Amino acid sequence: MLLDGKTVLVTGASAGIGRATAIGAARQGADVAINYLGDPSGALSAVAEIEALGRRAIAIAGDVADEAVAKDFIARATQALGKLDVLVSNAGICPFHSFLDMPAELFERTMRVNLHGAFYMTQAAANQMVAQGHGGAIVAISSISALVGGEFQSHYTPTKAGVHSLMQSAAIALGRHGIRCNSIMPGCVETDINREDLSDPQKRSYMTHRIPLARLGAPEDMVGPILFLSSDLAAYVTGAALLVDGGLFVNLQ
Ligand code: RM4
Repeated sequence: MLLDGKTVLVTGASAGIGRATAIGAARQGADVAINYLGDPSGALSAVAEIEALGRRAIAIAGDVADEAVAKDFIARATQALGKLDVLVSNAGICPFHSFLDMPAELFERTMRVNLHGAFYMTQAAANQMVAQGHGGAIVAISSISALVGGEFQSHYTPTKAGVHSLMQSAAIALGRHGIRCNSIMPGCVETDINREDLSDPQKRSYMTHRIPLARLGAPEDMVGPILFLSSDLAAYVTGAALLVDGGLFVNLQ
């Protein structure tokens, strides 16, 4: 059991990569706290699945773009589960939009959810870990889009580059406290944030044919790498990034 006796907090965990990670962490022995926004059904069903595995779980609503939400989530989750060992900062949006006519409010919202939210959650979790005095692990879901662009993602790709850079700087600031900070860089993984985009047969075919493993990613494909970086198997890994993209990034021709 990779995470036996650990507590794992996951943001944006009512669906997709976050939900798969929360359940995967429970399968590896962790108690789990789930942050979500909006419809509670996905979060509550994840809690039920985790409890059926014999682990404790709590779902707490909150918009990660709001700094107060991070402090509230970390405090309530830690109180409910007794401690904080791992934060997986996953919450993110990608409302595809052309660049020249992108509304400022769409740019701002994407920045505040993806980058500000990751910063606030990382800072709040780190302060709790430092107060506990026994280290911890922070895994941020960056993206292949930290490394390359997207015509309809000019608001989104800078946030993912920023999330990775945040992990690099936090790794330096927190290493002395035994807290490791690393990024996961998913490729094209089908979730709620890109389901509409991938409903275009031409886009879906283009992306799939660019991937050497010949299939789009699934949220479950991200769980192993995330839990590895969360676990003591990665005891000497910090400030690093792990591409989990089926080979998409390297495939020029
Ligand atoms: C990823 C990558 C994928 C896209 C998602 C939303 O970083 O760009 O192709 O579907 O974001």
